[in-house]
Amino acid sequence: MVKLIGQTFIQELEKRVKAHHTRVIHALDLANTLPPNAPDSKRKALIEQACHLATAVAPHVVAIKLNYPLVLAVGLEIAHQMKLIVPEIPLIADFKVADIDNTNAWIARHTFAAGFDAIIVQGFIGSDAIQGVVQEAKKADDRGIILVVDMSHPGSAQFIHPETPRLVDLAKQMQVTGVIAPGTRPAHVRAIRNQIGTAPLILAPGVGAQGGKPGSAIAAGANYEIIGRSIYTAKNPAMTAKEFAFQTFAAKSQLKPLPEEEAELVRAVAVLLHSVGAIQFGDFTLASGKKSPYYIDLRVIPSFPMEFKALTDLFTQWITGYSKIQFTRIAGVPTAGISFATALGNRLNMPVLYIRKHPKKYGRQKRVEGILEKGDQVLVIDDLITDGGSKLEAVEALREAGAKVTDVLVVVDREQGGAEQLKKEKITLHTLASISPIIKALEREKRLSAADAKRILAYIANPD
Ligand code: OMP
Repeated sequence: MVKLIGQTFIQELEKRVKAHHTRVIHALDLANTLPPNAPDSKRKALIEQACHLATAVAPHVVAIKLNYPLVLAVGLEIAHQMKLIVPEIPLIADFKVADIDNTNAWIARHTFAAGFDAIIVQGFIGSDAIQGVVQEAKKADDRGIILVVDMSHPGSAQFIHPETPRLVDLAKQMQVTGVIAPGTRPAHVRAIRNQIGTAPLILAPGVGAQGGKPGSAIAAGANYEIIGRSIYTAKNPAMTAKEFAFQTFAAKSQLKPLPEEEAELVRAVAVLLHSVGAIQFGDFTLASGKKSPYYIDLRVIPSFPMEFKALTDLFTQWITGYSKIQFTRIAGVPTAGISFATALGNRLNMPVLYIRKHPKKYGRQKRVEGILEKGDQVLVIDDLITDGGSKLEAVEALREAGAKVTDVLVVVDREQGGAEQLKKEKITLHTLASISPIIKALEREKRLSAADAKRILAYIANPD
């Protein structure tokens, strides 16, 4: 387990999550109410107002974040005052430090001496400049450092977001306490969580006033949501903070794809299949003798190396990013499933098996090829599912050979009852994309006319 900088700060936050059932950090950004060069009395009044607000929201937040404009307006003394009034609340200084190491160390020294428990620092300044803050954090009894690796505003797409993976690597390498990720884009939060692992913490601003939905960054893997204007401009900040507390605490970190991720996955699969001719439209007669207005042939995909690699990437993203499936071996169903299972096993560095359609007529008459130990948990992979028949045969062979099988993963579900058949055998079907969403995505991508899409969707709903 990695020992992050700022252990005490982390423990305080987590204690408050448990005690107060909240994952809100309040961005108490009141400075705009004070005109520049305001007299001392006005400054004091603003500090009082801030402390009053802090007391009101305290039971519903894990921490309070004070920003640069407020501290510029009233001075560092505000941190001291707040510590007197609500000593239990961790205080974060949002100074987005971005200078050279020496200057950063001075900023950090003053900030921690004033009573702040953690400080926000820009990641793009590089490890030597961040080190200036790290040293001060350690000297001041191990305070927290939150690194900005992405931001919530549209402009972060210009420079910061393209560098996010490298900034996340830096955060991991420097073992900072936490990172800032955009609460306005839960899919980006998820990508950061996937890359960063279970630690450091993720703090997601942009919820409320900037459009982020309360709880959605938490569901994507953030630890806390930073909420400012929606609370301090509310008629009743305490009640509003309490509602946000409930919404953020109720949101459970979930592994299943977020709606926008699901839509992107389906779009990617649909375009990939269509571009190599693996899905075609016309009048086809299926093996069963029935007619179909579309035909899927995923066996062509390995003949297109780029697309095959892209599909293996999508499988990998699904398994490592979204699924809770535990398995120690991967088995391919003949014939198309074997190449997908092999590619995937190679990518995930996992043992691969395949199943024969018929037992060998000589030797040990095995149906499962490869090494299988009794009790191995096997994930079954195939290209397509119609009614589930071939998947069930494969599962039966694997179970007879001693494997545990609970999950089947396919690229496309033709939506003809396969999932229900598997369920009867206590098997969960997972699909990269089902046929109806694929058809809708191809229509949106202008690869299929609205009339054809409508006709095909009507057939899918009622194939006979
Ligand atoms: P509201 O938009 O009023 O909820 O406040 C959000 C708070 O988070 C403000 O204090 C912002 O300065 C801060 N913030 C962002 O909005 N976006 C970011 O990407 C990063 C931060 C931050 O570091 O806290």
